[in-house]
Amino acid sequence: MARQKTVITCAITGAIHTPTMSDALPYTADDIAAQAVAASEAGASVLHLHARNPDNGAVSINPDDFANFLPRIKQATNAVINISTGGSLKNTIEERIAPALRFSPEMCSMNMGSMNFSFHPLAKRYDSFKFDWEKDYIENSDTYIFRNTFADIRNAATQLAPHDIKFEHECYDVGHLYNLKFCMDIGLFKAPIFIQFIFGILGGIGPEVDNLVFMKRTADRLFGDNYRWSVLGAGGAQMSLATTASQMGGNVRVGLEDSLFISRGELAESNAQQVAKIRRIVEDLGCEVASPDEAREMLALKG
Ligand code: KMH
Ligand code: ZN
Repeated sequence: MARQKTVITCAITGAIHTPTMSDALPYTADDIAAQAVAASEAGASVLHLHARNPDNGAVSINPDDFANFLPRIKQATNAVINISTGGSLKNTIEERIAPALRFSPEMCSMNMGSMNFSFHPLAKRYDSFKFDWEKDYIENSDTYIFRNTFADIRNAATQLAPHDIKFEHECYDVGHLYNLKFCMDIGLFKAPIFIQFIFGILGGIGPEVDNLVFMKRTADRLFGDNYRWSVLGAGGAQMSLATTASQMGGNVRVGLEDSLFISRGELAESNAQQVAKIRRIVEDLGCEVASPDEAREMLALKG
């Protein structure tokens, strides 16, 4: 059987990092659009997009903020648009799905379980960013809960169903795969599904290769041929886990949402720089990178 091409997703800005951590993190509509277009030109066939408040860089789930960059990206690229429904830890599921409901993209994220959500393993890398993360995560635990109950998932799935959007099922631990199977069994999601295995968020599974093999094996058992998969390693695990995933026949996600670095201790200049790096690695190791139209076919998107 011919080897599958590798779909590169680029997650442009996210909700975790702050502009104080890196000058490269885009937060105005102009910068989000420009970096998304450059990432697509560098080889990303899927663009995973969050919006930001253009004044202070805080995460925004206001559809109007998405409206300020989406048409520019669509006009300049053929990339698949994937709109986040993650929002921030403060938003309700109704607020979080509003942008996807308004723009009906080809893809949107769907987070598959509630969890403590902390980025301490990533934050430790910012020597200049002095803050007592450990203490804060414990003292303010209630503010670090990422809520994705079964009712939230059902509400999001049923409201989004008429739009025929392919979900990027964000699975931060093995239990989330079982949540996903349960949701499929009760008819919330149809095969073929697309799973993003996420490693390295504190509250989820750690970024070890053993865990990637375990997640993949579990998904094989639960979903058989009915799924496609990709890997997101947060922080320092980004490039190494993406490389391993592509060698295992999976797809990869990079971008400043997931790591601000290009190599150990060196901040990335842009999203495109990370895309170019993983593309070079994937191709050097004998794989081909999928174009947007090939990604549409591989992931069974509405197109
Ligand atoms: N920030 C990533 C760890 C979402 O946008 O829905 C997961 C994510 C969630 O991308
Ligand atoms: Zn995201």
